[in-house]
Amino acid sequence: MTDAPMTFAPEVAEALKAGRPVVALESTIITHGMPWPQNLEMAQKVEDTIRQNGAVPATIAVMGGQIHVGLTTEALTALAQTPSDQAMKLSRADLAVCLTNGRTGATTVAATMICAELAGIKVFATGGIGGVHRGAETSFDISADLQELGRTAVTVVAAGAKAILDLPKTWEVLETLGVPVIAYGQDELPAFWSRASGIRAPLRMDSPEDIAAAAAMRARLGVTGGQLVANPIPAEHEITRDVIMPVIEQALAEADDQKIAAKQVTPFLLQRIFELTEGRSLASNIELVLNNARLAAAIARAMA
Ligand code: PSU
Ligand code: MN
Repeated sequence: MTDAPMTFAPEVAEALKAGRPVVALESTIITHGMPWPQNLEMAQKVEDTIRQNGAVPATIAVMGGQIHVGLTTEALTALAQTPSDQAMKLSRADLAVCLTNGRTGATTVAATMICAELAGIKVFATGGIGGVHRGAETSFDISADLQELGRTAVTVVAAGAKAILDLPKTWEVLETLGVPVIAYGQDELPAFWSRASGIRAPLRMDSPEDIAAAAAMRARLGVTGGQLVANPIPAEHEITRDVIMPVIEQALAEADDQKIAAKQVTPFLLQRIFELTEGRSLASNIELVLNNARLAAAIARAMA
C-alpha cells in the first residue's frame, strides 16, 4: 500500500480489496471541461454507466489535503459548482503543492493516472487526452498527459485527442514516448467529436479482452507506461469533420487574438466551441465520455 494521503469511498475500497473491476475517472472535465449543471449530470451519468456495466466508478479529486478516490454525491456536487478559477487544474507538476496547501484541485488525465496507479486502479475513462497544441513549435505547449502515458501503467480510454490540437504531432510524440495507441474497432484514429481523423491508427484491437491482455503482456515484459485506447464516438452522436473543423479554426483564431495561453487554452477553446455549435459539441462530448465509460468497464472486467 501507499503512504500517499488518500481517502477511498467505501464502495471503491471494497472492490479493490476483493479484486473486483474499478474504473478511475478524472475531475478536470467536471471543473474546467463542461459548464454547470451539465458537468454534474455528465459525472453522475458516467458513474451510473460504469455501474450498469459491472464495474465500480472512482472519480478522483483533491480536497482538504487528501486525494479522494471515489466521491460522495455531496463532494461531486460541490466540485461541479466550484468556479473553474477556484479549483486548481492539477497535472504532475501541481499535485503535491495542492495537497500541501489544502486547496481543492481537479485532476487532469496526467494527475488522475498518478492517483489511479497509487490506488491500484488499472483502467481510466475520460473524454479526450491533452496533446501537442497547434503552434507548439513556438509555444512549447505540449500536455503533460503525453509524458504520463509514457511512464504510468494505466490504460486510458479516450475518444482520441481533441481536434483542437495538432493531431499528427500528438501521435508522433506518443510514439516517441513508447505509448501504444490502440484504435478500438477501426483502422483510423478517431478525433474526439468525429470518428474520422484521416490518420491511420498505429495499432488496432477489437475486444476489451485483447486490450486487457496487452496491458498484462506489457507488465510481463517489464515495459513501463500506459496504453491509450482511442475509442470512436458512436456514429449517431458524432459531429463530422466538415462541420467541426471550421468552428475549431474560428475558436483557435479568437484564442490567438485574445492571447490565451498555458492552462487556459483548453478550457477557452471548449467553451467557445460549445457556444459556436449552440451546445452540440457538449452533447457529443457527453456521449463520447459515456461510450468510453462502457468500454473501460468492459476492460476492467476483463482484467479482474
Ligand atoms: N477532455 C475533455 N475536457 C477536458 C479535458 C479533456 O473533453 O477538460 C482536460 C483533461 O483533464 C486533460 C486536460 O488532461 O484537459 C489537458 O489539459 P492541458 O492541455 O492543459 O494539459
Ligand atoms: Mn498545456
